[in-house]
Amino acid sequence: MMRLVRMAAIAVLAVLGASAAPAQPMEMTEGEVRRIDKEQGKMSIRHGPLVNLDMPAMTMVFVVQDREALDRVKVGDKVRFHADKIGGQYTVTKIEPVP
Ligand SMILES: [Cu+2]
Repeated sequence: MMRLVRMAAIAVLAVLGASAAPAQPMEMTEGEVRRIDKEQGKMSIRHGPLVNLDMPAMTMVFVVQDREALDRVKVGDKVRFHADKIGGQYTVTKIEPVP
């Protein structure tokens, strides 16, 4: 009987562990475009905390994955964006101006 209870407990823990895996929604972070380098495909953004990258607010340069995004925003624009570390480089994967 004890053995059965223990096995049941382990099964429950296994299920809980599986469901605790993060769903990873794409969090968007507020920022402001400080500089755009179309040749290099990079952008400097003053950004709020990037939770998924465990990074506090700062101003830094990002690689921009979608080069066309460099034409959709301009210096001084308030933006919402998502960044990931891709190939060792902090990369903007999604960005949109805040109206
Ligand atoms: Cu940063």
